[in-house]
Amino acid sequence: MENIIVKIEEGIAEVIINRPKSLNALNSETLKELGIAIKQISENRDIKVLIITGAGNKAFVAGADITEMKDLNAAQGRELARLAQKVFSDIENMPQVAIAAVNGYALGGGCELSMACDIRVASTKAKFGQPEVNLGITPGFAGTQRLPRLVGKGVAKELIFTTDMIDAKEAYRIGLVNKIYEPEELMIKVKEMSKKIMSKGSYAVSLAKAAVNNGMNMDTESAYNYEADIFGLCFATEDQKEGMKAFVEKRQANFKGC
Ligand code: DAK
Repeated sequence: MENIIVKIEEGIAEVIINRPKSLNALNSETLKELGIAIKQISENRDIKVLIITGAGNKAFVAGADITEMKDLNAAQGRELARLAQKVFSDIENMPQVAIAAVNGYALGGGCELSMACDIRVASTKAKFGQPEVNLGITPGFAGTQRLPRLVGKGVAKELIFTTDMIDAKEAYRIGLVNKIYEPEELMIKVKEMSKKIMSKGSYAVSLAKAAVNNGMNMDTESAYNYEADIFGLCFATEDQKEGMKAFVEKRQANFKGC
Protein backbone atom coordinates (compact mmCIF):
# COMPACT_ATOMS: atom_id res chain seq x y z
CA MET A 1 0.00 0.00 0.00
CA GLU A 2 1.46 3.38 -1.00
CA ASN A 3 -1.15 5.77 0.26
CA ILE A 4 -2.29 4.24 3.51
CA ILE A 5 -0.59 2.63 6.49
CA VAL A 6 -2.31 -0.25 8.28
CA LYS A 7 -1.28 -1.28 11.80
CA ILE A 8 -2.91 -4.13 13.67
CA GLU A 9 -2.32 -4.51 17.38
CA GLU A 10 -4.27 -6.18 20.18
CA GLY A 11 -7.50 -6.43 18.20
CA ILE A 12 -7.38 -2.83 16.97
CA ALA A 13 -6.72 -1.96 13.33
CA GLU A 14 -5.41 1.51 12.68
CA VAL A 15 -5.65 2.85 9.13
CA ILE A 16 -3.68 6.03 8.50
CA ILE A 17 -4.38 7.96 5.30
CA ASN A 18 -0.83 8.81 4.34
CA ARG A 19 -0.59 11.65 1.81
CA PRO A 20 0.39 14.49 4.13
CA LYS A 21 1.79 16.66 1.30
CA SER A 22 -1.75 16.84 -0.15
CA LEU A 23 -3.33 17.03 3.30
CA ASN A 24 -4.32 13.36 2.88
CA ALA A 25 -6.67 14.15 -0.02
CA LEU A 26 -8.38 11.04 -1.35
CA ASN A 27 -7.39 10.11 -4.90
CA SER A 28 -8.71 6.98 -6.56
CA GLU A 29 -5.60 4.94 -5.69
CA THR A 30 -6.04 5.80 -2.00
CA LEU A 31 -9.72 4.86 -2.16
CA LYS A 32 -8.83 1.53 -3.80
CA GLU A 33 -6.24 0.78 -1.11
CA LEU A 34 -8.69 1.79 1.59
CA GLY A 35 -11.27 -0.56 0.05
CA ILE A 36 -8.83 -3.48 0.12
CA ALA A 37 -7.85 -2.76 3.74
CA ILE A 38 -11.47 -2.49 4.87
CA LYS A 39 -12.35 -5.80 3.21
CA GLN A 40 -9.43 -7.56 4.92
CA ILE A 41 -10.20 -6.00 8.30
CA SER A 42 -13.92 -6.85 8.01
CA GLU A 43 -13.05 -10.50 7.46
CA ASN A 44 -10.62 -10.70 10.37
CA ARG A 45 -12.59 -11.81 13.41
CA ASP A 46 -9.70 -11.02 15.74
CA ILE A 47 -10.11 -7.31 14.97
CA LYS A 48 -12.84 -5.64 17.00
CA VAL A 49 -12.26 -1.93 16.34
CA LEU A 50 -11.05 0.07 13.34
CA ILE A 51 -9.52 3.51 13.86
CA ILE A 52 -9.13 5.79 10.84
CA THR A 53 -6.89 8.85 11.07
CA GLY A 54 -4.70 11.07 8.91
CA ALA A 55 -0.91 11.27 8.69
CA GLY A 56 0.84 14.41 9.91
CA ASN A 57 -0.49 17.01 12.28
CA LYS A 58 -2.54 19.14 9.90
CA ALA A 59 -5.23 17.04 8.27
CA PHE A 60 -7.49 14.07 8.74
CA VAL A 61 -8.51 14.21 5.06
CA ALA A 62 -8.88 17.51 3.15
CA GLY A 63 -11.41 16.00 0.74
CA ALA A 64 -11.29 14.27 -2.58
CA ASP A 65 -8.12 15.02 -4.54
CA ILE A 66 -9.03 18.12 -6.55
CA THR A 67 -6.00 17.81 -8.85
CA GLU A 68 -7.21 14.38 -9.96
CA MET A 69 -10.90 15.29 -9.96
CA LYS A 70 -10.68 18.48 -12.03
CA ASP A 71 -10.32 16.73 -15.41
CA LEU A 72 -12.79 13.90 -14.90
CA ASN A 73 -15.49 13.34 -17.48
CA ALA A 74 -18.99 12.21 -16.52
CA ALA A 75 -18.20 8.50 -16.84
CA GLN A 76 -15.04 8.80 -14.73
CA GLY A 77 -16.91 10.88 -12.15
CA ARG A 78 -19.51 8.14 -11.91
CA GLU A 79 -16.81 5.48 -11.54
CA LEU A 80 -15.11 7.46 -8.76
CA ALA A 81 -18.44 7.94 -7.01
CA ARG A 82 -19.23 4.22 -7.19
CA LEU A 83 -15.80 3.35 -5.81
CA ALA A 84 -16.03 5.78 -2.89
CA GLN A 85 -19.65 4.95 -2.10
CA LYS A 86 -18.76 1.25 -1.88
CA VAL A 87 -15.74 1.88 0.38
CA PHE A 88 -17.68 4.22 2.66
CA SER A 89 -20.68 1.92 2.96
CA ASP A 90 -18.34 -1.02 3.64
CA ILE A 91 -16.98 1.00 6.59
CA GLU A 92 -20.49 1.86 7.79
CA ASN A 93 -21.63 -1.76 7.60
CA MET A 94 -18.51 -3.63 8.70
CA PRO A 95 -19.08 -5.85 11.76
CA GLN A 96 -16.43 -4.00 13.75
CA VAL A 97 -16.82 -0.57 15.30
CA ALA A 98 -15.18 2.17 13.22
CA ILE A 99 -13.87 5.28 14.98
CA ALA A 100 -12.60 8.36 13.13
CA ALA A 101 -9.77 10.04 15.03
CA VAL A 102 -10.05 13.45 13.41
CA ASN A 103 -6.68 15.11 13.87
CA GLY A 104 -7.08 18.14 11.58
CA TYR A 105 -8.99 19.21 8.47
CA ALA A 106 -11.94 16.94 7.67
CA LEU A 107 -13.34 18.62 4.58
CA GLY A 108 -15.65 17.38 1.83
CA GLY A 109 -14.87 13.70 1.30
CA GLY A 110 -12.86 13.83 4.56
CA CYS A 111 -15.86 14.92 6.59
CA GLU A 112 -17.87 12.28 4.71
CA LEU A 113 -15.27 9.61 5.54
CA SER A 114 -15.51 10.53 9.22
CA MET A 115 -19.31 10.28 9.00
CA ALA A 116 -19.10 6.79 7.53
CA CYS A 117 -17.48 5.79 10.84
CA ASP A 118 -19.64 4.94 13.85
CA ILE A 119 -18.00 7.47 16.18
CA ARG A 120 -15.99 10.66 15.60
CA VAL A 121 -13.41 11.76 18.15
CA ALA A 122 -11.73 15.07 17.31
CA SER A 123 -8.59 16.90 18.36
CA THR A 124 -8.97 20.54 19.35
CA LYS A 125 -7.28 21.30 16.00
CA ALA A 126 -9.91 19.54 13.89
CA LYS A 127 -11.93 21.52 11.37
CA PHE A 128 -14.98 20.22 9.58
CA GLY A 129 -16.74 21.43 6.45
CA GLN A 130 -18.43 20.53 3.20
CA PRO A 131 -16.85 22.96 0.71
CA GLU A 132 -18.09 21.22 -2.45
CA VAL A 133 -20.31 24.00 -3.77
CA ASN A 134 -17.18 26.21 -3.87
CA LEU A 135 -16.01 23.84 -6.60
CA GLY A 136 -19.32 23.73 -8.42
CA ILE A 137 -20.23 20.25 -7.22
CA THR A 138 -22.49 18.80 -4.54
CA PRO A 139 -21.23 16.52 -1.75
CA GLY A 140 -20.98 13.15 -3.47
CA PHE A 141 -19.72 10.68 -0.90
CA ALA A 142 -23.08 10.62 0.92
CA GLY A 143 -22.60 13.95 2.74
CA THR A 144 -26.09 15.09 1.76
CA GLN A 145 -27.42 11.97 3.48
CA ARG A 146 -25.21 11.28 6.49
CA LEU A 147 -24.77 14.90 7.63
CA PRO A 148 -28.52 15.65 8.07
CA ARG A 149 -28.96 12.32 9.85
CA LEU A 150 -26.28 13.35 12.35
CA VAL A 151 -26.94 17.04 12.87
CA GLY A 152 -30.45 17.62 11.48
CA LYS A 153 -31.61 18.96 8.13
CA GLY A 154 -31.36 22.69 8.89
CA VAL A 155 -27.78 22.70 10.20
CA ALA A 156 -26.66 20.29 7.46
CA LYS A 157 -28.09 22.53 4.77
CA GLU A 158 -26.44 25.61 6.30
CA LEU A 159 -23.04 23.88 6.36
CA ILE A 160 -23.40 22.64 2.78
CA PHE A 161 -24.83 25.89 1.31
CA THR A 162 -22.42 28.30 3.08
CA THR A 163 -19.37 25.95 3.04
CA ASP A 164 -18.53 27.39 6.48
CA MET A 165 -15.71 25.53 8.19
CA ILE A 166 -16.43 24.74 11.82
CA ASP A 167 -14.02 23.97 14.62
CA ALA A 168 -14.13 20.95 16.92
CA LYS A 169 -16.13 22.78 19.62
CA GLU A 170 -18.87 23.73 17.20
CA ALA A 171 -18.82 20.23 15.69
CA TYR A 172 -19.32 18.88 19.21
CA ARG A 173 -22.12 21.35 19.91
CA ILE A 174 -24.10 20.27 16.83
CA GLY A 175 -23.52 16.58 17.48
CA LEU A 176 -21.09 15.89 14.66
CA VAL A 177 -18.34 14.73 17.02
CA ASN A 178 -18.61 12.62 20.16
CA LYS A 179 -15.55 13.85 22.09
CA ILE A 180 -12.75 16.40 21.82
CA TYR A 181 -9.20 16.05 23.16
CA GLU A 182 -5.90 17.89 22.91
CA PRO A 183 -3.90 16.64 19.88
CA GLU A 184 -1.33 14.75 21.98
CA GLU A 185 -4.13 12.95 23.84
CA LEU A 186 -6.27 12.06 20.81
CA MET A 187 -4.94 8.60 19.96
CA ILE A 188 -4.54 7.65 23.64
CA LYS A 189 -8.18 8.46 24.31
CA VAL A 190 -9.40 6.79 21.10
CA LYS A 191 -7.52 3.63 22.07
CA GLU A 192 -9.00 3.79 25.58
CA MET A 193 -12.47 4.00 24.05
CA SER A 194 -11.62 1.14 21.68
CA LYS A 195 -10.52 -1.06 24.58
CA LYS A 196 -13.66 -0.26 26.53
CA ILE A 197 -15.80 -1.30 23.54
CA MET A 198 -13.68 -4.44 23.05
CA SER A 199 -14.27 -5.51 26.65
CA LYS A 200 -18.00 -5.90 25.88
CA GLY A 201 -19.72 -8.75 24.06
CA SER A 202 -18.39 -8.01 20.57
CA TYR A 203 -21.14 -9.97 18.82
CA ALA A 204 -23.76 -7.92 20.65
CA VAL A 205 -21.92 -4.69 19.79
CA SER A 206 -21.90 -5.75 16.16
CA LEU A 207 -25.62 -6.58 16.22
CA ALA A 208 -26.39 -3.27 17.95
CA LYS A 209 -24.50 -1.45 15.18
CA ALA A 210 -26.59 -3.24 12.55
CA ALA A 211 -29.79 -2.49 14.50
CA VAL A 212 -29.04 1.24 14.61
CA ASN A 213 -27.82 1.48 11.00
CA ASN A 214 -30.54 -0.60 9.38
CA GLY A 215 -33.31 0.55 11.71
CA MET A 216 -32.63 4.22 10.82
CA ASN A 217 -33.52 3.41 7.21
CA MET A 218 -36.85 1.74 8.07
CA ASP A 219 -40.24 3.04 9.10
CA THR A 220 -40.63 3.01 12.90
CA GLU A 221 -42.83 -0.08 13.09
CA SER A 222 -40.48 -2.16 10.92
CA ALA A 223 -37.50 -0.87 12.92
CA TYR A 224 -39.09 -1.99 16.20
CA ASN A 225 -39.74 -5.42 14.72
CA TYR A 226 -36.19 -5.60 13.42
CA GLU A 227 -34.85 -4.61 16.85
CA ALA A 228 -36.93 -7.36 18.46
CA ASP A 229 -35.51 -9.92 16.01
CA ILE A 230 -31.94 -8.78 16.70
CA PHE A 231 -32.64 -8.86 20.46
CA GLY A 232 -33.99 -12.41 20.11
CA LEU A 233 -30.92 -13.43 18.15
CA CYS A 234 -28.71 -12.47 21.12
CA PHE A 235 -30.28 -15.34 23.07
CA ALA A 236 -28.73 -17.77 20.62
CA THR A 237 -25.22 -16.58 21.54
CA GLU A 238 -22.74 -17.84 24.11
CA ASP A 239 -21.99 -14.24 25.07
CA GLN A 240 -25.57 -13.70 26.30
CA LYS A 241 -25.35 -16.81 28.50
CA GLU A 242 -21.93 -15.78 29.81
CA GLY A 243 -22.86 -12.10 30.31
CA MET A 244 -25.93 -12.87 32.40
CA LYS A 245 -24.26 -15.73 34.28
CA ALA A 246 -21.35 -13.45 35.18
CA PHE A 247 -23.75 -10.78 36.46
CA VAL A 248 -25.52 -13.27 38.72
CA GLU A 249 -22.18 -14.66 39.93
CA LYS A 250 -20.90 -11.11 40.56
CA ARG A 251 -17.81 -11.47 38.34
CA GLN A 252 -16.42 -10.00 35.11
CA ALA A 253 -17.85 -11.65 32.00
CA ASN A 254 -15.44 -13.52 29.77
CA PHE A 255 -16.91 -12.85 26.35
CA LYS A 256 -15.92 -14.92 23.31
CA GLY A 257 -17.63 -12.88 20.60
CA CYS A 258 -19.97 -15.66 19.56
N1 DAK B 1 -6.92 17.93 -3.15
C1 DAK B 1 -5.67 18.02 -3.59
N2 DAK B 1 -4.70 18.71 -2.98
C2 DAK B 1 -5.03 19.34 -1.84
C3 DAK B 1 -6.33 19.28 -1.29
C4 DAK B 1 -7.31 18.52 -1.99
N3 DAK B 1 -8.56 18.37 -1.56
N4 DAK B 1 -6.36 20.02 -0.16
C5 DAK B 1 -5.12 20.50 0.00
N5 DAK B 1 -4.31 20.09 -1.00
C6 DAK B 1 -2.91 20.40 -1.20
C7 DAK B 1 -2.71 21.85 -1.61
O1 DAK B 1 -2.92 22.01 -3.00
C8 DAK B 1 -1.27 22.08 -1.22
O2 DAK B 1 -0.44 21.48 -2.19
P1 DAK B 1 0.94 22.22 -2.67
O3 DAK B 1 0.54 23.56 -3.16
O4 DAK B 1 1.79 22.28 -1.43
O5 DAK B 1 1.48 21.29 -3.73
C9 DAK B 1 -1.13 21.27 0.06
O6 DAK B 1 -2.20 20.33 0.04
C10 DAK B 1 -1.29 22.11 1.32
O7 DAK B 1 -2.48 22.84 1.21
P2 DAK B 1 -2.57 24.44 1.39
O8 DAK B 1 -1.28 25.08 0.99
O9 DAK B 1 -3.80 24.89 0.71
O10 DAK B 1 -2.71 24.54 2.97
P3 DAK B 1 -3.45 25.68 3.79
O11 DAK B 1 -3.11 25.43 5.22
O12 DAK B 1 -3.19 27.02 3.21
O13 DAK B 1 -5.02 25.39 3.58
C11 DAK B 1 -7.00 23.98 3.42
C12 DAK B 1 -5.59 24.20 4.06
C13 DAK B 1 -7.49 22.60 3.84
C14 DAK B 1 -7.96 25.05 3.99
C15 DAK B 1 -6.89 24.13 1.90
O14 DAK B 1 -5.85 23.27 1.43
C16 DAK B 1 -8.15 23.76 1.18
O15 DAK B 1 -9.10 24.54 1.12
N6 DAK B 1 -8.15 22.57 0.57
C17 DAK B 1 -9.23 22.13 -0.26
C18 DAK B 1 -10.39 21.69 0.55
C19 DAK B 1 -11.47 21.18 -0.37
O16 DAK B 1 -12.09 21.96 -1.09
N7 DAK B 1 -11.55 19.87 -0.44
C20 DAK B 1 -12.32 19.22 -1.47
C21 DAK B 1 -13.76 19.20 -1.09
S1 DAK B 1 -14.66 18.53 -2.41
C22 DAK B 1 -17.30 12.60 -5.93
C23 DAK B 1 -17.91 12.68 -4.75
C24 DAK B 1 -17.37 13.42 -3.77
C25 DAK B 1 -16.25 14.13 -3.97
C26 DAK B 1 -15.61 14.02 -5.16
C27 DAK B 1 -16.14 13.27 -6.16
N8 DAK B 1 -17.91 11.88 -7.00
C28 DAK B 1 -19.30 11.52 -6.80
C29 DAK B 1 -17.19 11.49 -8.14
C30 DAK B 1 -15.72 14.91 -2.91
C31 DAK B 1 -15.36 16.17 -3.12
C32 DAK B 1 -14.66 16.89 -2.11
O17 DAK B 1 -14.13 16.39 -1.17
